[in-house]
Amino acid sequence: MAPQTAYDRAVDVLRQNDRGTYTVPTKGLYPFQWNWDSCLTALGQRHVDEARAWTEIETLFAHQWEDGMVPHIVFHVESDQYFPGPDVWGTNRPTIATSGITQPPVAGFAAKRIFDGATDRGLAEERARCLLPKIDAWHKWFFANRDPHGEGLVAILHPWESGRDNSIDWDAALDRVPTEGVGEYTRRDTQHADPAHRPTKAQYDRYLWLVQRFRGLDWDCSKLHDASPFQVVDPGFNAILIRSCTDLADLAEALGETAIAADNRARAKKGLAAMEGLWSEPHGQYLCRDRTINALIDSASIGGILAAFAAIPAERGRAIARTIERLSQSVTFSVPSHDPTDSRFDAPRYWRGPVWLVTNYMIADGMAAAGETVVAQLIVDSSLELIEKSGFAEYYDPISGAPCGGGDFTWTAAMVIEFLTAS
Ligand code: 9WN
Repeated sequence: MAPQTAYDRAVDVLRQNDRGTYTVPTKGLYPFQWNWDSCLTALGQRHVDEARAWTEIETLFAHQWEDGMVPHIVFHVESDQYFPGPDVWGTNRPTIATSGITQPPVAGFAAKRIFDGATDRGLAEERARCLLPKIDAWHKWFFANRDPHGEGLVAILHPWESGRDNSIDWDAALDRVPTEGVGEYTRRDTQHADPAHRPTKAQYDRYLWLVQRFRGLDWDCSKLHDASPFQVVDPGFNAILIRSCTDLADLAEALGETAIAADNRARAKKGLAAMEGLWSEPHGQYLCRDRTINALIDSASIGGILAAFAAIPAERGRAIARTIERLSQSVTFSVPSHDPTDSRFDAPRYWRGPVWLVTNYMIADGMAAAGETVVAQLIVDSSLELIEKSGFAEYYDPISGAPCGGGDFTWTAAMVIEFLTAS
């Protein structure tokens, strides 16, 4: 029998993790539906089954809260394999339990990309038309609840919202989060994955304190921002939101929904202008801002590189390309989630050094749009070399290329399908 191609192996991973109307990120470690995982997974699924791709996003949005928030986890089934489960979140949802925080809003971007490439135009129009007002409501929710002073940029209130859970970006802000009253708990992640590849207990204590704080406010999203000791403006997260606003505006125009288009264009325009305040000339990338002390955070992470996913000014895109080239001198595989020349860099530990194919995908997209095709290709090549060497891992050590975290990982497979089918 001929050996399976990378494409076929990736499709197999998607199938293994498919639960009918949603896909788990990986077996064991993550047994539920995650927000940005699902939207990025749909990009891979569209090459196999367009209807199934739309369903992936629709299932997520079926659990959107009444105020517009789209939760970061939907607990479709009972499982004691993951901590913290629904009892810890205590969000009291009417049917299926969800977490109470959100995640990077890639849905607008994903919906437009699936729509644009769809071969079944009738299906795409019907499904996109239903999703459009829901995604718009989520975008509106962000600016209403996470940008109370109308700066144009939104804050995350919990490291898990960033999707880059234990990034060095959060260290100082997280240090100010207390741990009193958190109590005893048993982590499950360290039973599925090497503890040296995962966040520390000190970080988990603070993650849980924040969950308890928000639960104490009955998950009233209008109160959480001001009540949170952790408020960080992440350039990567905001770039994703800005890109999704622009893409949703394009989609709305194509569907004749001019009001939704105008609102999202205005959000993107304001956000892009405000992003300039996060630029760091010495680092050649954007930085996070700690909103509680109104100061930039001196941490050269992938968040400020991911910013190239939005339509940033041309000179910023060029500078980021040079930064990626510089980072690539210190590693074998690009793009590391933190600058390897920083003493805090930790090659196998989650978001403190490893390469992730989802961030690679979005950065490569931004680099290609900026005309930096050589850098874009370097990132695609690194990604495909990693899966040939180490399989469809959750993330990879950027120096050794060793697989880290969970195996047979859904979004890694989805990104590989995207890389292999790009024209
Ligand atoms: C918490 C599912 C998720 C990703 C995140 C990644 C990790 C969860 C965890 O796994 O976070 O949301 O328990 O570690 O950091 O980006 O969405 O793949």
